[in-house]
Amino acid sequence: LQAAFRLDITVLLAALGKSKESLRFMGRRIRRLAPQWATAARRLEKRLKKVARRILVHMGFLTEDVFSSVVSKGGPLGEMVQWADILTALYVLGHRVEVSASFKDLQGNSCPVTGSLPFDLIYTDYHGLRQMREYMGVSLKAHQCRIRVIDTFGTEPAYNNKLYAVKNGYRSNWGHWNLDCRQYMTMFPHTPDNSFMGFVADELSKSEKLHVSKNKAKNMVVVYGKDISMWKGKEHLLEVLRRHMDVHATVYHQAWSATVMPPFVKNHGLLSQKDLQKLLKKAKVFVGLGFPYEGPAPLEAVANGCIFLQPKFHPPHSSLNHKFFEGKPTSREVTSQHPYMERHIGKPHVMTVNFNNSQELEATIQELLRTKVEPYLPFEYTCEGMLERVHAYIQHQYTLIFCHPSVPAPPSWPPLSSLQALLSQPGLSCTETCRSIAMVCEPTFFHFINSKLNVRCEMWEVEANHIFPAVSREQRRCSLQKEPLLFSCAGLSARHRRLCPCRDARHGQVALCRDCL
Ligand code: U2F
Repeated sequence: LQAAFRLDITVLLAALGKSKESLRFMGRRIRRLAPQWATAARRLEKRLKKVARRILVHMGFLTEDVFSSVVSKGGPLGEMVQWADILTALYVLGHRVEVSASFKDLQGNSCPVTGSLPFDLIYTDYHGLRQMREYMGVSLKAHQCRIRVIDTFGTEPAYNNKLYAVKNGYRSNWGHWNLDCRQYMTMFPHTPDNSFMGFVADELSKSEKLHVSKNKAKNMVVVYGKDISMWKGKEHLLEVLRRHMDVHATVYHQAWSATVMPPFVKNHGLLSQKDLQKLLKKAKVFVGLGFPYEGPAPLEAVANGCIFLQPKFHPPHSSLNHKFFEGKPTSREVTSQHPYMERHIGKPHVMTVNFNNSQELEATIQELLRTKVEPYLPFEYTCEGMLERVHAYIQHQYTLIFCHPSVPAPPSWPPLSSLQALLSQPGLSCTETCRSIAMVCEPTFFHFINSKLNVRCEMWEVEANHIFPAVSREQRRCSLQKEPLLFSCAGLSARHRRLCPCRDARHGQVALCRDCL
């Protein structure tokens, strides 16, 4: 069945309902962005041929609904932003989408405990996955390949494989589901072991960009921190900022008045998304306080023509040294408040500095006051980019990769023509190694290169280890991977040179290779 693009979102809004504040927030976002989605769909109409799938979207984090009470108080909105966009993308692409935001919805007719599943795909999160196991028991296993887990910070293979994690010190609160790691879909392209779902930000037209550039206030900074707790201990930074700029904030009013805040900060109260975009269009700078990590707001700021000024973390934060990441199934090193902004966008839109070094901070502020930037949004965060990517995943990952993993033949997607195998330096991961030649580690190709190790070796071994395939430092011992679930772009070891499957990428769309569409 061919799927036609849908431009009218009325049916989606009705399916979402308004029973919770979090759902109303999502509804407002869907309505606000509807014209942008429609424009993107029109652009893609001729290019993408789609098969309609039956899709269940079960938002586990909404079932206990701790979020509704904080929607208007500065609590995390990032998850809601992303789910609103996932729902819209699936719906606009023409799939048959069913929405579930409670345990009751899940139990309804939609997910039978026995028998065949009435869905081709299920998008959920870690909470939802637990609920589904509780409810469906062992029959979940049979449908496992159809599940996609929306996972903000990512899950690395060493944490995902239960037996291996327990034996080798990679236990975590969330991991150990033994899924194919490409079934985890992240908010930013963190580790290529996972798929990249993303979300969208407003894309300005040429005339809007011009208008924004003309109407920027010269010396206005908006502080990134809608929760008052994020402002603790930042007095010195605020003092430095106020010497050069007018300081604005968007903190929930009641929380603000209960705390002694510097009188020079102009607080607007927590704004609607629409009003926040307006404020960002006026501001020159958006400044991070170190938390929240990797949220959507800095991308929105840059899309509205701000420069994002953020702290560098030295040493980087990770699950090994930081409370927030503790128990998360990844050892990824977070080098600044927002590594995606730092690495994928960078100067002049993003300036990442050591906030504890007064000289460096001062010099950077001087520099950014002199710098003029245009609103900028990477293609992968536009509606068109997200539709293109989600479409490609649904068409190609569906069953081919996950439901028939016993097929060892060369993968047909991404096409092998995009592969370039590379031996890493000792101590470097494949993620870094491929990045060093402007390519992307592609886990799908591990199978292929594992069977064709093109290196001279004195000794061979085959073992379940997330560092393999690899060769020892002195290149005497070659080690192949025994457990496909442990193929890992993220794995690294000082004693090994990893064999890495790199691939090319489309401009502005790292998730897809050049011939992937
Ligand atoms: C991240 O979640 P947050 O919600 O803290 O991320 P933010 O970047 O602060 O912003 C999320 C949205 O909140 C909106 C803004 C963003 O799209 O437009 N907003 C608003 O509507 N009004 C305002 O006055 C200010 C912002 C991340 F996404 C989560 O996954 C993490 O769990 C969380 C904790 O680190 O951080």
